[in-house]
Amino acid sequence: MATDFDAVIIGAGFGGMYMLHRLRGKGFSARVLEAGTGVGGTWYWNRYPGARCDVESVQYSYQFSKELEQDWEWSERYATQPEILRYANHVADRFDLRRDIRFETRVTKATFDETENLWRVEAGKGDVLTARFVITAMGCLSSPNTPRIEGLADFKGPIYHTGNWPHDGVDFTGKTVGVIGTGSSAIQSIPLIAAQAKHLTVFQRTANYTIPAHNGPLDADYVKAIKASYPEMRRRAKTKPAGIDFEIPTASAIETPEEERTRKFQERWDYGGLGFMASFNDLLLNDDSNKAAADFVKAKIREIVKDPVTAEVLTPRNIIGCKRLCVDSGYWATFNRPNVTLVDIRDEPIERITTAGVHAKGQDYIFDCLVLATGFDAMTGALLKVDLRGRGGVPLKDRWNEGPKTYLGLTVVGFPNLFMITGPGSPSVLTNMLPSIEQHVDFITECLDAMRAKGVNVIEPVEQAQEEWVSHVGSVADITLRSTCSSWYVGANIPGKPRVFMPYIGGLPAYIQRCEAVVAGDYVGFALSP
Ligand code: NA7
Repeated sequence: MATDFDAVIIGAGFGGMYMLHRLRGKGFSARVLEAGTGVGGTWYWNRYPGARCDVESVQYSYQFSKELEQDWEWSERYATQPEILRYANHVADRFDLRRDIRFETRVTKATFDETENLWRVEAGKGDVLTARFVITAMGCLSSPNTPRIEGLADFKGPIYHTGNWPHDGVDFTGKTVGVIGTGSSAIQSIPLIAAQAKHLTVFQRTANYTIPAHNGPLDADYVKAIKASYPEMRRRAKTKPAGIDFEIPTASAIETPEEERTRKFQERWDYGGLGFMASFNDLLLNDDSNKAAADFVKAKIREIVKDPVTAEVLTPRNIIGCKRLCVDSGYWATFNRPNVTLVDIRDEPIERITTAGVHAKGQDYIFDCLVLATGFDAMTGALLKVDLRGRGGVPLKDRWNEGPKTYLGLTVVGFPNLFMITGPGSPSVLTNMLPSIEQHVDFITECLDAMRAKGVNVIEPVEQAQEEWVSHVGSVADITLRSTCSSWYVGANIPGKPRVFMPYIGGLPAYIQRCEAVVAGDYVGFALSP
């Protein structure tokens, strides 16, 4: 079996699969190493009930193949995890990707050998592969965060993490269930768990904002119209900050008269989804505008949740859209069910997990099973789990001990020939991931192709270019309210993680322009050597 490749790609989600396809198309040899037993990445691991994408299906899809776009049929406005996983598998089969993917192979270490200018990649089973390039495609939200709560190991029943859900599913019928967390994964799964369980208790540390999805089957005429105009839709999407084809607002919330403002919020609420934050152009720039949007949603909570005390606890206190906005199907109404209890742990964290359940606020809660909807060590977690060593054997974690530093979110000083798909410092999680992934993969492919044509063997960003990029990422983040709260965007959910706003908030069009300028200037900011 071959062990030397032009490129080793880590991860067989949407990034890794497309990377393999593009490299093959250019005649490069590549091998994908994947920890799971199948493709799909995020959609392979996050199998909790209710898991769905919060970007509409027709936009959360590959655009590199016109035939794929035309053949694949999305059934719902927001695709479920099983449907997206079917899509990933369809892509793997259609482009015959599996023959170059080694499954059940977790990469543990990768070291750059400076004498031979190649990477040595070590995987769990003692395998060592060598490659000129290493390309990480490990996802931004793929390293589950298990909270450090005393006694967690003592609990006698099963504990399920939403980010690593059993493949056979979980039957909660007749069970008493405790859910810890109220982020997106909890908000999606709680209505379904509540509908099945005997009793559900939700432990909430931070109340969250969520907008109804108004999900439903896709109308055949709508799908036909989309398929007839995919290229135009994709082109428009690339001109929008989030890479999603959606009307961009031009009005300020606070400068709009109250009646008109409420009408607009209602219109976006009725349409549903993340587009609520695009009701006006300054919801993340102006405190008063943000408050107007937040107040609108808070009034909805009071309207939907019958018990005023529960409604009050569910009402968020932070600004809207600072933590990632959630999209739900029946979340708040679930708290009207007689079999659902909400426990507010904002001021008093869970004291400990016992053999039988949770001890919080001086009380014992008894459960058959526990669900940890406690999120991820976002953006850097998966990268730092691999012992990545660059020049001089320096580990990436040492380079990043004050937070991630990259050039364009793609490369790191001291780590030659290493590329990261949707790494920290790239638009990634603030955009529609699929077009962002495709843009990164295309950039990397063209770069490798150009290097081959020029007889260049090694590419590495220069310190000054990286410093400038890091500072630009930080300064654009500071303009918005998004950097102000304790979210996973700034690493605040992981104790001890340096507080840095990790994704690039300047928008996809500005980012694409910058990457194009880098290429046009013969890889400005990079050192290329034979
Ligand atoms: P999130 O959004 O990070 O949510 C995790 C939730 O778990 C959040 O409510 C946390 O409260 C809570 N949490 C974490 N640790 C604890 C402890 N120790 N005690 C109590 N509560 C805790 O992760 P998700 O998986 O829901 O969503 C991640 C992204 O995936 C989402 O944004 C979408 O892009 C898809 P906190 O807010 O930190 O107080």
